[in-house]
Amino acid sequence: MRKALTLDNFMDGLKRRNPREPEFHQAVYEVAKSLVPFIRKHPEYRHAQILERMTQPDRVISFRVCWHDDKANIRTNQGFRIQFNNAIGPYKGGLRFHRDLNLSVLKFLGFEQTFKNSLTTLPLGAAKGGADFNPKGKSDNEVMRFCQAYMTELARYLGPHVDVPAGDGGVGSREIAYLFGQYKRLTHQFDGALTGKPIPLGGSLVRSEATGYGCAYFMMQVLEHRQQTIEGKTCVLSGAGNVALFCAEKLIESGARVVSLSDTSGFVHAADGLTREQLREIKEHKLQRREPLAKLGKQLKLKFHKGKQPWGLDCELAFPCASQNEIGVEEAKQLVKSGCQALAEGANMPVTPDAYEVFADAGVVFVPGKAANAGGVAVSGLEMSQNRVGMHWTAAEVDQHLRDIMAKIHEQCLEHSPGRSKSVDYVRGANIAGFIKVADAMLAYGVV
Ligand code: NDP
Ligand code: 2IT
Repeated sequence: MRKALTLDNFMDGLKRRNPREPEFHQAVYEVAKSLVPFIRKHPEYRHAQILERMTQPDRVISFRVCWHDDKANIRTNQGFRIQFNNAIGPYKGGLRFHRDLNLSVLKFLGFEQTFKNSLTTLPLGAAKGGADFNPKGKSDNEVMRFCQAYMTELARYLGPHVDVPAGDGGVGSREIAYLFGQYKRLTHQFDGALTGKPIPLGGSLVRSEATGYGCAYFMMQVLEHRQQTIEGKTCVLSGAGNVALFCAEKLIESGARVVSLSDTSGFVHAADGLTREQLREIKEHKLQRREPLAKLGKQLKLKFHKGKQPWGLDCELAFPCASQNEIGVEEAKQLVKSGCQALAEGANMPVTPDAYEVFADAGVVFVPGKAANAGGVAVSGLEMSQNRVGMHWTAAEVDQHLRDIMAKIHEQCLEHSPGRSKSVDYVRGANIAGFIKVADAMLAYGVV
Protein backbone atom coordinates (compact mmCIF):
# COMPACT_ATOMS: atom_id res chain seq x y z
CA MET A 1 0.00 0.00 0.00
CA ARG A 2 1.49 3.35 -1.07
CA LYS A 3 1.63 6.08 1.62
CA ALA A 4 -0.77 9.02 1.30
CA LEU A 5 0.80 11.91 -0.62
CA THR A 6 1.42 14.62 1.95
CA LEU A 7 4.11 17.27 1.95
CA ASP A 8 5.75 15.67 5.00
CA ASN A 9 5.74 12.16 3.56
CA PHE A 10 7.12 13.38 0.29
CA MET A 11 9.88 15.45 1.90
CA ASP A 12 10.83 12.61 4.27
CA GLY A 13 11.36 10.32 1.31
CA LEU A 14 13.31 12.93 -0.62
CA LYS A 15 15.61 13.63 2.34
CA ARG A 16 16.18 9.93 2.90
CA ARG A 17 17.12 9.43 -0.75
CA ASN A 18 19.31 12.57 -0.83
CA PRO A 19 20.93 12.96 2.58
CA ARG A 20 23.04 16.01 3.51
CA GLU A 21 21.80 18.16 0.60
CA PRO A 22 20.08 21.09 2.34
CA GLU A 23 19.86 23.42 -0.68
CA PHE A 24 18.29 20.67 -2.77
CA HIS A 25 15.79 19.88 0.00
CA GLN A 26 14.92 23.59 0.24
CA ALA A 27 14.32 24.02 -3.50
CA VAL A 28 12.15 20.90 -3.67
CA TYR A 29 10.20 21.92 -0.56
CA GLU A 30 9.33 25.31 -2.10
CA VAL A 31 7.96 23.58 -5.17
CA ALA A 32 6.32 20.60 -3.43
CA LYS A 33 4.35 22.99 -1.19
CA SER A 34 2.46 24.16 -4.30
CA LEU A 35 2.47 20.84 -6.11
CA VAL A 36 1.38 18.29 -3.52
CA PRO A 37 -2.15 19.76 -3.16
CA PHE A 38 -2.32 20.15 -6.97
CA ILE A 39 -1.23 16.55 -7.63
CA ARG A 40 -3.74 15.24 -5.10
CA LYS A 41 -6.43 16.67 -7.38
CA HIS A 42 -4.79 15.10 -10.45
CA PRO A 43 -4.43 11.35 -9.84
CA GLU A 44 -2.82 10.77 -13.25
CA TYR A 45 0.32 12.62 -12.05
CA ARG A 46 0.24 10.78 -8.73
CA HIS A 47 -0.25 7.41 -10.36
CA ALA A 48 2.70 7.98 -12.72
CA GLN A 49 4.89 9.16 -9.81
CA ILE A 50 5.75 12.32 -11.74
CA LEU A 51 6.97 14.38 -8.79
CA GLU A 52 9.18 11.54 -7.53
CA ARG A 53 10.64 11.15 -11.02
CA MET A 54 11.09 14.89 -11.52
CA THR A 55 13.12 15.20 -8.32
CA GLN A 56 15.55 12.50 -9.47
CA PRO A 57 18.08 13.81 -12.03
CA ASP A 58 18.43 11.79 -15.24
CA ARG A 59 22.16 11.55 -14.43
CA VAL A 60 24.87 13.13 -12.34
CA ILE A 61 28.26 13.42 -14.00
CA SER A 62 31.23 14.12 -11.77
CA PHE A 63 34.86 14.20 -12.83
CA ARG A 64 38.41 15.28 -12.02
CA VAL A 65 39.77 18.45 -13.61
CA CYS A 66 43.58 18.80 -13.59
CA TRP A 67 45.38 21.89 -14.81
CA HIS A 68 48.60 23.89 -14.36
CA ASP A 69 48.60 27.27 -12.62
CA ASP A 70 50.97 30.06 -13.69
CA LYS A 71 53.69 28.74 -11.40
CA ALA A 72 53.47 25.32 -13.02
CA ASN A 73 51.85 23.79 -9.94
CA ILE A 74 49.39 21.00 -10.70
CA ARG A 75 45.90 21.86 -9.46
CA THR A 76 42.90 19.54 -9.14
CA ASN A 77 39.22 20.49 -9.00
CA GLN A 78 35.91 18.67 -9.04
CA GLY A 79 33.86 19.15 -12.20
CA PHE A 80 30.14 18.40 -12.46
CA ARG A 81 27.24 18.31 -14.88
CA ILE A 82 23.79 17.30 -13.72
CA GLN A 83 21.47 16.43 -16.57
CA PHE A 84 18.18 16.82 -14.79
CA ASN A 85 15.33 16.39 -17.22
CA ASN A 86 15.04 16.35 -21.02
CA ALA A 87 11.30 15.71 -21.38
CA ILE A 88 10.66 18.92 -23.35
CA GLY A 89 14.01 19.62 -25.00
CA PRO A 90 17.78 19.14 -24.80
CA TYR A 91 19.35 19.57 -21.36
CA LYS A 92 19.90 23.29 -20.82
CA GLY A 93 21.32 25.36 -17.99
CA GLY A 94 24.34 27.25 -16.80
CA LEU A 95 27.77 26.42 -15.42
CA ARG A 96 28.88 27.91 -12.13
CA PHE A 97 32.48 28.28 -10.98
CA HIS A 98 32.59 28.87 -7.25
CA ARG A 99 34.94 27.76 -4.49
CA ASP A 100 32.11 26.20 -2.42
CA LEU A 101 30.13 24.58 -5.24
CA ASN A 102 28.80 21.12 -4.36
CA LEU A 103 26.20 18.59 -5.46
CA SER A 104 23.48 19.96 -3.21
CA VAL A 105 23.73 23.42 -4.77
CA LEU A 106 23.86 22.00 -8.29
CA LYS A 107 20.87 19.74 -7.71
CA PHE A 108 18.80 22.67 -6.40
CA LEU A 109 19.80 24.71 -9.44
CA GLY A 110 19.09 21.89 -11.90
CA PHE A 111 15.73 21.14 -10.33
CA GLU A 112 14.65 24.80 -10.46
CA GLN A 113 15.83 24.98 -14.06
CA THR A 114 13.24 22.33 -15.02
CA PHE A 115 10.37 24.66 -14.09
CA LYS A 116 12.03 27.86 -15.30
CA ASN A 117 12.83 26.45 -18.73
CA SER A 118 9.31 25.12 -19.08
CA LEU A 119 7.91 28.58 -18.27
CA THR A 120 9.91 30.19 -21.10
CA THR A 121 7.55 28.39 -23.54
CA LEU A 122 10.67 27.23 -25.47
CA PRO A 123 11.69 23.57 -25.97
CA LEU A 124 14.35 23.47 -23.26
CA GLY A 125 15.16 20.63 -20.87
CA ALA A 126 17.08 21.27 -17.66
CA ALA A 127 20.66 20.87 -16.43
CA LYS A 128 23.27 22.60 -14.32
CA GLY A 129 27.00 22.18 -13.90
CA GLY A 130 30.26 23.75 -12.96
CA ALA A 131 33.22 23.23 -10.70
CA ASP A 132 34.58 24.07 -7.28
CA PHE A 133 37.12 26.29 -9.08
CA ASN A 134 37.57 29.76 -7.59
CA PRO A 135 38.07 32.19 -10.46
CA LYS A 136 39.00 35.04 -8.10
CA GLY A 137 42.56 36.20 -8.46
CA LYS A 138 43.29 33.84 -11.36
CA SER A 139 45.02 35.14 -14.49
CA ASP A 140 43.34 34.91 -17.91
CA ASN A 141 45.74 32.10 -18.78
CA GLU A 142 44.84 30.14 -15.67
CA VAL A 143 41.13 30.53 -16.39
CA MET A 144 41.76 29.42 -19.97
CA ARG A 145 43.70 26.32 -18.91
CA PHE A 146 41.05 25.44 -16.36
CA CYS A 147 38.23 25.84 -18.91
CA GLN A 148 40.10 23.70 -21.43
CA ALA A 149 40.70 20.94 -18.87
CA TYR A 150 37.07 21.07 -17.73
CA MET A 151 35.75 20.88 -21.29
CA THR A 152 38.11 18.03 -22.19
CA GLU A 153 35.92 15.76 -20.09
CA LEU A 154 32.57 17.53 -20.48
CA ALA A 155 32.56 17.67 -24.30
CA ARG A 156 31.60 13.98 -24.65
CA TYR A 157 28.27 14.74 -22.92
CA LEU A 158 27.32 17.84 -24.94
CA GLY A 159 25.79 18.64 -28.31
CA PRO A 160 23.26 21.11 -29.74
CA HIS A 161 20.50 18.50 -29.45
CA VAL A 162 21.86 16.83 -26.32
CA ASP A 163 23.00 19.27 -23.66
CA VAL A 164 23.72 22.98 -24.06
CA PRO A 165 25.46 24.75 -21.15
CA ALA A 166 25.76 28.53 -20.69
CA GLY A 167 27.11 30.85 -17.98
CA ASP A 168 26.04 31.33 -14.37
CA GLY A 169 27.88 32.77 -11.36
CA GLY A 170 31.60 33.06 -12.11
CA VAL A 171 31.11 32.05 -15.75
CA GLY A 172 30.66 34.85 -18.26
CA SER A 173 31.47 35.32 -21.92
CA ARG A 174 35.27 35.03 -21.34
CA GLU A 175 34.84 31.54 -19.88
CA ILE A 176 32.24 30.50 -22.47
CA ALA A 177 34.65 31.50 -25.25
CA TYR A 178 37.45 29.37 -23.76
CA LEU A 179 35.03 26.47 -23.25
CA PHE A 180 33.65 26.71 -26.77
CA GLY A 181 37.18 26.90 -28.22
CA GLN A 182 38.07 23.61 -26.56
CA TYR A 183 34.72 21.99 -27.49
CA LYS A 184 35.30 22.95 -31.11
CA ARG A 185 38.87 21.63 -31.05
CA LEU A 186 37.81 18.29 -29.58
CA THR A 187 34.65 17.63 -31.57
CA HIS A 188 35.60 19.29 -34.84
CA GLN A 189 32.13 20.89 -34.83
CA PHE A 190 31.10 24.54 -34.90
CA ASP A 191 27.59 24.31 -33.54
CA GLY A 192 25.30 25.65 -30.86
CA ALA A 193 26.43 23.36 -28.02
CA LEU A 194 27.05 26.35 -25.75
CA THR A 195 25.18 29.63 -25.39
CA GLY A 196 26.23 32.99 -24.02
CA LYS A 197 29.01 33.01 -26.62
CA PRO A 198 30.61 36.29 -27.65
CA ILE A 199 28.97 37.63 -30.83
CA PRO A 200 31.80 36.72 -33.28
CA LEU A 201 31.63 33.11 -32.00
CA GLY A 202 27.93 32.85 -32.86
CA GLY A 203 26.47 34.42 -29.73
CA SER A 204 23.16 36.25 -29.63
CA LEU A 205 22.79 39.96 -29.15
CA VAL A 206 21.14 40.78 -25.79
CA ARG A 207 22.15 37.45 -24.14
CA SER A 208 24.46 39.24 -21.67
CA GLU A 209 21.72 41.68 -20.77
CA ALA A 210 18.84 39.20 -20.86
CA THR A 211 18.57 37.95 -17.27
CA GLY A 212 18.72 41.43 -15.75
CA TYR A 213 16.54 43.06 -18.40
CA GLY A 214 14.04 40.20 -18.14
CA CYS A 215 13.82 40.62 -14.39
CA ALA A 216 13.06 44.34 -14.79
CA TYR A 217 10.48 43.55 -17.52
CA PHE A 218 8.78 41.04 -15.22
CA MET A 219 8.53 43.63 -12.44
CA MET A 220 6.97 46.04 -14.94
CA GLN A 221 4.35 43.38 -15.70
CA VAL A 222 3.67 42.95 -11.99
CA LEU A 223 3.21 46.70 -11.56
CA GLU A 224 1.05 47.02 -14.67
CA HIS A 225 -1.24 44.33 -13.28
CA ARG A 226 -1.58 46.52 -10.18
CA GLN A 227 -2.19 49.64 -12.29
CA GLN A 228 1.19 51.11 -11.40
CA THR A 229 4.38 51.90 -13.32
CA ILE A 230 8.07 51.54 -12.56
CA GLU A 231 8.80 55.24 -13.07
CA GLY A 232 10.09 56.94 -9.94
CA LYS A 233 10.13 53.71 -7.91
CA THR A 234 13.04 53.29 -5.47
CA CYS A 235 14.81 49.97 -6.03
CA VAL A 236 17.31 48.21 -3.85
CA LEU A 237 19.54 45.65 -5.62
CA SER A 238 22.16 43.21 -4.40
CA GLY A 239 24.94 41.79 -6.55
CA ALA A 240 27.18 43.55 -9.03
CA GLY A 241 27.52 40.80 -11.63
CA ASN A 242 25.84 39.90 -14.86
CA VAL A 243 22.29 39.85 -13.48
CA ALA A 244 22.40 42.84 -11.12
CA LEU A 245 24.21 45.24 -13.47
CA PHE A 246 21.83 44.75 -16.39
CA CYS A 247 18.77 44.75 -14.15
CA ALA A 248 20.00 48.11 -12.80
CA GLU A 249 20.59 49.35 -16.35
CA LYS A 250 17.03 48.59 -17.47
CA LEU A 251 15.50 49.99 -14.28
CA ILE A 252 17.41 53.27 -14.63
CA GLU A 253 16.54 53.48 -18.34
CA SER A 254 12.86 53.02 -17.36
CA GLY A 255 12.90 55.91 -14.89
CA ALA A 256 13.36 54.00 -11.61
CA ARG A 257 15.86 54.99 -8.90
CA VAL A 258 18.48 52.30 -8.20
CA VAL A 259 19.93 53.03 -4.77
CA SER A 260 22.31 50.09 -4.26
CA LEU A 261 24.53 47.40 -5.73
CA SER A 262 26.63 44.99 -3.70
CA ASP A 263 29.32 42.34 -3.87
CA THR A 264 31.22 40.18 -1.42
CA SER A 265 33.10 43.28 -0.20
CA GLY A 266 29.96 45.28 0.78
CA PHE A 267 27.44 47.62 -0.87
CA VAL A 268 27.43 51.04 -2.52
CA HIS A 269 24.61 53.41 -1.60
CA ALA A 270 23.41 56.05 -4.05
CA ALA A 271 20.69 57.88 -2.10
CA ASP A 272 19.49 59.84 -5.17
CA GLY A 273 19.78 56.85 -7.45
CA LEU A 274 22.74 55.72 -9.54
CA THR A 275 23.34 57.81 -12.65
CA ARG A 276 23.94 56.12 -16.00
CA GLU A 277 27.55 57.34 -15.84
CA GLN A 278 28.10 55.80 -12.39
CA LEU A 279 26.58 52.52 -13.55
CA ARG A 280 28.82 52.54 -16.64
CA GLU A 281 31.90 52.90 -14.41
CA ILE A 282 30.73 50.17 -12.05
CA LYS A 283 30.11 47.85 -15.00
CA GLU A 284 33.58 48.43 -16.37
CA HIS A 285 35.11 47.99 -12.93
CA LYS A 286 33.25 44.75 -12.14
CA LEU A 287 32.91 43.08 -15.54
CA GLN A 288 36.19 44.07 -17.20
CA ARG A 289 38.60 44.70 -14.33
CA ARG A 290 36.94 42.18 -11.96
CA GLU A 291 37.73 44.28 -8.90
CA PRO A 292 35.69 44.61 -5.68
CA LEU A 293 33.22 47.47 -5.23
CA ALA A 294 35.25 48.45 -2.16
CA LYS A 295 37.88 49.85 -4.51
CA LEU A 296 35.39 52.02 -6.40
CA GLY A 297 32.98 53.51 -3.86
CA LYS A 298 35.12 56.55 -3.02
CA GLN A 299 36.08 57.26 -6.60
CA LEU A 300 32.39 57.56 -7.55
CA LYS A 301 31.59 59.66 -4.47
CA LEU A 302 29.17 56.99 -3.29
CA LYS A 303 28.88 55.75 0.27
CA PHE A 304 30.42 52.30 0.65
CA HIS A 305 29.30 50.01 3.49
CA LYS A 306 31.99 47.40 4.04
CA GLY A 307 30.81 43.81 4.53
CA LYS A 308 27.14 44.86 4.73
CA GLN A 309 23.99 44.08 2.74
CA PRO A 310 21.65 46.80 1.43
CA TRP A 311 18.30 45.53 2.78
CA GLY A 312 17.90 48.26 5.42
CA LEU A 313 17.68 51.04 2.79
CA ASP A 314 14.32 52.69 2.15
CA CYS A 315 12.81 51.17 -0.98
CA GLU A 316 9.63 50.19 -2.78
CA LEU A 317 11.06 47.34 -4.86
CA ALA A 318 13.78 44.79 -4.11
CA PHE A 319 15.87 42.70 -6.52
CA PRO A 320 18.22 40.23 -4.82
CA CYS A 321 20.64 39.33 -7.63
CA ALA A 322 23.71 37.89 -5.85
CA SER A 323 23.36 34.36 -4.51
CA GLN A 324 21.19 31.73 -2.82
CA ASN A 325 19.88 32.36 0.71
CA GLU A 326 21.10 35.94 0.90
CA ILE A 327 17.77 37.05 2.44
CA GLY A 328 16.85 35.31 5.69
CA VAL A 329 14.22 36.31 8.25
CA GLU A 330 16.17 39.30 9.60
CA GLU A 331 16.82 40.73 6.15
CA ALA A 332 13.18 40.17 5.18
CA LYS A 333 12.00 42.05 8.27
CA GLN A 334 14.37 44.89 7.40
CA LEU A 335 12.95 45.06 3.90
CA VAL A 336 9.36 45.11 5.14
CA LYS A 337 10.27 47.88 7.58
CA SER A 338 11.98 49.82 4.80
CA GLY A 339 8.73 49.95 2.82
CA CYS A 340 9.34 47.19 0.28
CA GLN A 341 6.14 46.37 -1.64
CA ALA A 342 7.40 43.86 -4.18
CA LEU A 343 10.44 41.63 -4.63
CA ALA A 344 11.68 39.80 -7.72
CA GLU A 345 14.38 37.15 -7.37
CA GLY A 346 17.10 37.96 -9.91
CA ALA A 347 19.31 35.29 -8.34
CA ASN A 348 18.26 31.65 -7.91
CA MET A 349 16.63 31.06 -4.51
CA PRO A 350 18.04 34.17 -2.75
CA VAL A 351 15.15 34.10 -0.24
CA THR A 352 14.90 31.39 2.43
CA PRO A 353 11.50 29.72 3.08
CA ASP A 354 11.18 31.45 6.50
CA ALA A 355 11.93 34.83 4.94
CA TYR A 356 9.30 34.13 2.30
CA GLU A 357 6.73 33.73 5.09
CA VAL A 358 7.68 37.19 6.41
CA PHE A 359 6.94 38.69 3.00
CA ALA A 360 3.71 36.73 2.63
CA ASP A 361 2.48 37.90 6.06
CA ALA A 362 3.31 41.51 5.22
CA GLY A 363 1.59 41.36 1.81
CA VAL A 364 4.81 41.95 -0.14
CA VAL A 365 4.41 40.72 -3.73
CA PHE A 366 6.95 37.95 -4.25
CA VAL A 367 8.18 36.74 -7.64
CA PRO A 368 10.31 33.56 -7.54
CA GLY A 369 13.47 33.29 -9.61
CA LYS A 370 12.08 30.61 -11.90
CA ALA A 371 9.77 33.30 -13.31
CA ALA A 372 11.72 36.53 -12.70
CA ASN A 373 15.15 35.43 -13.94
CA ALA A 374 14.03 33.20 -16.83
CA GLY A 375 15.01 35.86 -19.38
CA GLY A 376 18.60 34.63 -19.47
CA VAL A 377 17.85 31.06 -20.42
CA ALA A 378 15.08 32.28 -22.73
CA VAL A 379 17.57 34.27 -24.79
CA SER A 380 19.90 31.27 -24.63
CA GLY A 381 17.04 29.38 -26.28
CA LEU A 382 16.88 32.11 -28.92
CA GLU A 383 20.66 31.80 -29.42
CA MET A 384 20.15 28.07 -30.08
CA SER A 385 17.47 28.91 -32.67
CA GLN A 386 19.75 31.43 -34.39
CA ASN A 387 22.64 28.93 -34.42
CA ARG A 388 20.40 26.25 -35.96
CA VAL A 389 19.33 28.45 -38.86
CA GLY A 390 22.68 30.23 -39.15
CA MET A 391 21.27 33.73 -38.68
CA HIS A 392 21.76 36.69 -36.38
CA TRP A 393 18.72 38.61 -35.22
CA THR A 394 19.05 42.31 -34.42
CA ALA A 395 19.18 43.51 -30.81
CA ALA A 396 15.71 45.00 -31.25
CA GLU A 397 14.32 41.66 -32.46
CA VAL A 398 15.83 39.68 -29.58
CA ASP A 399 14.74 42.29 -27.05
CA GLN A 400 11.17 42.16 -28.37
CA HIS A 401 11.16 38.35 -28.08
CA LEU A 402 12.47 38.68 -24.53
CA ARG A 403 9.72 41.15 -23.58
CA ASP A 404 7.09 38.87 -25.12
CA ILE A 405 8.44 35.82 -23.27
CA MET A 406 8.47 37.62 -19.91
CA ALA A 407 4.87 38.73 -20.56
CA LYS A 408 3.91 35.13 -21.39
CA ILE A 409 5.51 33.91 -18.16
CA HIS A 410 3.52 36.52 -16.25
CA GLU A 411 0.35 35.38 -17.98
CA GLN A 412 1.05 31.73 -17.05
CA CYS A 413 1.58 32.73 -13.40
CA LEU A 414 -1.80 34.51 -13.40
CA GLU A 415 -3.47 31.55 -15.05
CA HIS A 416 -2.38 29.15 -12.30
CA SER A 417 -2.57 31.47 -9.31
CA PRO A 418 -5.67 31.07 -7.16
CA GLY A 419 -7.87 33.92 -8.40
CA ARG A 420 -6.58 36.52 -10.84
CA SER A 421 -7.02 39.35 -8.37
CA LYS A 422 -4.41 41.94 -7.46
CA SER A 423 -2.80 39.63 -4.90
CA VAL A 424 -1.37 37.11 -7.35
CA ASP A 425 0.41 34.06 -5.89
CA TYR A 426 3.38 34.04 -8.27
CA VAL A 427 5.05 31.14 -6.45
CA ARG A 428 2.12 28.80 -6.89
CA GLY A 429 1.39 30.10 -10.40
CA ALA A 430 4.97 29.55 -11.59
CA ASN A 431 5.34 26.15 -9.94
CA ILE A 432 2.12 24.75 -11.37
CA ALA A 433 2.48 26.24 -14.84
CA GLY A 434 6.10 25.05 -15.07
CA PHE A 435 5.12 21.60 -13.83
CA ILE A 436 2.19 20.87 -16.15
CA LYS A 437 4.12 21.07 -19.41
CA VAL A 438 6.95 18.81 -18.24
CA ALA A 439 4.59 16.43 -16.42
CA ASP A 440 2.37 16.01 -19.48
CA ALA A 441 5.41 15.29 -21.64
CA MET A 442 6.59 12.68 -19.11
CA LEU A 443 3.14 11.07 -19.06
CA ALA A 444 3.17 10.86 -22.85
CA TYR A 445 6.53 9.02 -22.90
CA GLY A 446 5.28 6.32 -20.56
CA VAL A 447 7.71 4.82 -18.09
CA VAL A 448 11.22 5.94 -19.16
P1 NDP B 1 28.15 36.86 -11.27
O1 NDP B 1 29.23 35.97 -10.85
O2 NDP B 1 28.29 37.62 -12.56
O3 NDP B 1 27.82 37.94 -10.14
C1 NDP B 1 27.47 37.59 -8.86
C2 NDP B 1 27.53 38.84 -8.01
O4 NDP B 1 26.99 38.59 -6.72
C3 NDP B 1 28.95 39.34 -7.79
O5 NDP B 1 28.94 40.74 -7.71
C4 NDP B 1 29.32 38.71 -6.45
O6 NDP B 1 30.31 39.43 -5.74
C5 NDP B 1 27.99 38.82 -5.72
N1 NDP B 1 27.87 37.80 -4.69
C6 NDP B 1 27.89 36.45 -4.86
N2 NDP B 1 27.75 35.83 -3.68
C7 NDP B 1 27.63 36.80 -2.75
C8 NDP B 1 27.44 36.80 -1.36
N3 NDP B 1 27.37 35.65 -0.68
N4 NDP B 1 27.37 38.00 -0.72
C9 NDP B 1 27.46 39.15 -1.41
N5 NDP B 1 27.62 39.23 -2.74
C10 NDP B 1 27.71 38.06 -3.40
O7 NDP B 1 26.85 35.96 -11.31
P2 NDP B 1 25.46 36.25 -12.04
O8 NDP B 1 25.11 37.68 -11.95
O9 NDP B 1 25.50 35.59 -13.38
O10 NDP B 1 24.49 35.36 -11.15
C11 NDP B 1 23.92 35.86 -9.94
C12 NDP B 1 22.74 35.00 -9.56
O11 NDP B 1 21.78 34.98 -10.63
C13 NDP B 1 23.07 33.53 -9.29
O12 NDP B 1 22.15 33.05 -8.32
C14 NDP B 1 22.75 32.85 -10.63
O13 NDP B 1 22.45 31.49 -10.47
C15 NDP B 1 21.51 33.65 -11.04
N6 NDP B 1 21.20 33.62 -12.46
C16 NDP B 1 22.13 33.93 -13.41
C17 NDP B 1 21.79 33.90 -14.75
C18 NDP B 1 22.74 34.30 -15.82
O14 NDP B 1 22.32 34.32 -17.00
N7 NDP B 1 23.99 34.65 -15.52
C19 NDP B 1 20.45 33.50 -15.19
C20 NDP B 1 19.51 33.29 -14.11
C21 NDP B 1 19.90 33.33 -12.81
P3 NDP B 1 31.88 39.30 -6.11
O15 NDP B 1 32.04 40.00 -7.42
O16 NDP B 1 32.56 39.98 -4.97
O17 NDP B 1 32.15 37.83 -6.19
O1 2IT C 1 20.06 30.02 -13.95
C1 2IT C 1 19.95 30.21 -15.18
O2 2IT C 1 18.85 30.22 -15.74
C2 2IT C 1 21.17 30.42 -15.97
N1 2IT C 1 22.25 30.44 -15.42
C3 2IT C 1 21.08 30.59 -17.46
C4 2IT C 1 21.13 29.24 -18.13
C5 2IT C 1 21.23 29.27 -19.62
O3 2IT C 1 21.30 28.16 -20.17
O4 2IT C 1 21.23 30.33 -20.25
